[in-house]
Amino acid sequence: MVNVTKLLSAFEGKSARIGVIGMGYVGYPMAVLAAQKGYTVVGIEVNEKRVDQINQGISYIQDVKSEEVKTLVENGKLSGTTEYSVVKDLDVVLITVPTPLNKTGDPDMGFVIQAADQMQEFLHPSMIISLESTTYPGSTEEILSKAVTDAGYVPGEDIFIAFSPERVDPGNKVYQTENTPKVVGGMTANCSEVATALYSTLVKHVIPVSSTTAAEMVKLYENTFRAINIGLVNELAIICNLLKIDVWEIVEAASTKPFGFMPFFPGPGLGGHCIPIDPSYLAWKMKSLQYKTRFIDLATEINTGMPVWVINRVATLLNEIEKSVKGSKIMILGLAYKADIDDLRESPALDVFRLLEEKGATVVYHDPYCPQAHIGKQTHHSLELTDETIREQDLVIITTGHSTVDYHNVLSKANMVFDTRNITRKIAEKYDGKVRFL
Ligand code: SAJ
Repeated sequence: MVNVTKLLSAFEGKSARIGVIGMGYVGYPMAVLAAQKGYTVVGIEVNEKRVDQINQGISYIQDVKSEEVKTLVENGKLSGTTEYSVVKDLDVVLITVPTPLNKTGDPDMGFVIQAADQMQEFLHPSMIISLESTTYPGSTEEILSKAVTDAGYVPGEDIFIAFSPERVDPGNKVYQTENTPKVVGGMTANCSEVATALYSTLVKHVIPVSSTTAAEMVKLYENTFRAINIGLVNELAIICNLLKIDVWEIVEAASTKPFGFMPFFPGPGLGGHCIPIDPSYLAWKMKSLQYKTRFIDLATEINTGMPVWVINRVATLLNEIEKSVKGSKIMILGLAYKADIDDLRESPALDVFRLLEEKGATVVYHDPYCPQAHIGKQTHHSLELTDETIREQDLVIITTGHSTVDYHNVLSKANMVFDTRNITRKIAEKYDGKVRFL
C-alpha cells in the first residue's frame, strides 16, 4: 500500500508530473489548464505533427490559444511527445483518446486499450490513472485494472484508478474546462480520495460519485438526455410540417414555460463526436445484458433519419418551382456539425450533401470554418460566397447557422432558401417568401 499523503501533497504543491494521453479537443485544453495551474505537463500524442506543433507552441484546437501554449512551452511547463516511456516519471496519467463507434455501430475501445497497453510497462507505484473518454459502464475497471494487475500492481493500493467524464462543449465561450463541474468516480475509496484531490487543484467544482461505473453512467445519461430530446423535437418538426404548423413557433412559445421545460431545436440531424455516439454505448452495453433500450433506439432512428427527411422537403420545394432534384444546382450553406466551429465529425450536412448528389443534383458548399471536406469518394472545397455563386443556385440550404455569414446578402441574391436552423427568421419576411423553414 503506497503512502497516499505523498501523492496528495504533490498535488497541493503542484510538483506532481502529469501526462495527458490524446491531445485533442479534450486533452489539449486540460493539459494547458494543468500547466497554467503550475504542474509540469507532457502531452502523449500519436500524431507526430501535433507533437511538433505543441512543442512549437502552436494550437490546432479552436478552444486553445497558441499564445497560451507558447508561454507554457517556453517556461518548460508543457511539452509533447510520442513516447510512452515518459509514464515512468509521471504521477498522473489522464486518458483523453477518442472512443468512437466502429463500422457495425459498436463501441470502439481500441484507442483506450492501446493507451493502456503502451503505458503498462512504465507503470509504477504511487500514481493515478484517470480515464476521461466517454465509455460504457464498467469499462474503466475492465481495461485499466487489468493493465495495473498485469503490470504486477494492486489497483487502489499501488496505483489509483478513476473515471472523470469530459464535459467539453467545443466553441462554448462561457463554460470551459476549469469552470465546468467535474464528476469524479474512483475504483476504491482511496482512488476516489486521490482523484478528488487531483481534480480539486484543476477545476472549480468537483462532484465525487461512488464508483467509476457511476461516473461513466452520469456521462451517458447527460448525453442520452440530449439525444432523446433532440429526437423528440425532430419528430415534432415532422408532425408540425404534416399539420402545416410552424414548429419554431411552437418551440419558442413552449420555451416561455418558466419551469419543467427545456427547449431543444429541430435540425437536419445529429452531429458531433458525442451526442450521436454516446447513447449507442449504453444501448450496446444493455444489449449484452439482454435489455433493449427502446427510447435510445427510437431517438437514434429519428435523428439519423433527419437528413432523408430534409431531402424529401427539398424535393417538395423544388417541385413548387417545377424543378426536380436531378439537375438542380444546390448550395449547402454551413457544413460543420454545429455553428461557429470547424468540426465536421458526423455532421448531418455531409449526409444531406451526399444524398442530394446521389439524386443527381449538382451540389456545392460554403462553410467559413471548413475549407475542404471529404464527402463520399471526393474531396470538395468550400465555394466562395459571392453574389454570383449564390445567384447561380436553384436552392440554398442552410444546414448550419454560422454567425459570420451575411444572411441578408444570401437572401437577397438567392432564388430560394431552405433554412433548417431558423437562423434567418428575423429577416426572412423582407425577401418576399423565398425562404422556407424546416
Ligand atoms: N442539436 C440539435 N438540436 C438541439 C441541440 C443540438 O439539433 O437542440 C445538434 C447540434 O446541431 C449538433 C448536435 O446536436 O449537431 C450536438 O450538439 P451539442 O450542442 O450537444 O454539441 P456538442 O456535441 O459539441 O457538445 C456536447 C455538449 N453540448 C452541450 O452540452 C450544449 C455536451 O452535450 C457534452 O458535454 C459534449 O458534447 C461531450 O463532449 O460529451
